Amino acid sequence: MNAKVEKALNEQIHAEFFSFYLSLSVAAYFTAHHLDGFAHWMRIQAQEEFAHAMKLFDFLNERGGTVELLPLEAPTREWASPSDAVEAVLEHEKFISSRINDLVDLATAENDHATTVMLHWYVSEQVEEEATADTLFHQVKMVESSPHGLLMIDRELSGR
Ligand code: OFO
Repeated sequence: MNAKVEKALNEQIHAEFFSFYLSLSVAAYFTAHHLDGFAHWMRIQAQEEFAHAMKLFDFLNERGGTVELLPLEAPTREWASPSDAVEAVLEHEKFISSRINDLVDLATAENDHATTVMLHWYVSEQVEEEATADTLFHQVKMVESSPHGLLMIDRELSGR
C-alpha cells in the first residue's frame, strides 16, 4: 500500500478514536449535569465514531496496510454550559471534515483510487455529522436561558 496514504489513514483512525473519546467525555459531562437525554445522544454518537475508526481499520487491513494505533490524548471534561459542550462537538466535526477533504486530496494525488472511493462515504457522512451538530447547537443556544426548553430538548434526544 502507498506509504503516504497508509500513514494518513492511520492518523485518521487516531482522529476518529479521538472523536469517540470526545463524544464520551461530553456524555459524561451531561450525565453529571443530569441531562440524561443529551448524555444518551452523545453515547450513541461515540458508538458512531468508534465505527468510523473501525471502518478505516478494516480497510487498511484489507489493502495490506499496517494498522498503527497512536496514543490518545485526554479530551476536555468540563464546559461552561450545555451549548459550549455541543459547540465543542460541532467544531470538532468541522475539523474532521477538513481532514477528510485533505485525505481525499492526498489519495487522488497518489492515484489511490480504492482509497478515494472508500473516502467518499466519509465525505457524505461529514455533511450529516456537521448538520446534526449545528442544528443541536443552535437549538440549545435558543433555549439556554430557559430550563424548560433545555428539558424539552433533553427528552427529545433520549429517543435517538
Ligand atoms: Fe467521525 O465523524 Fe464525527 O468526528
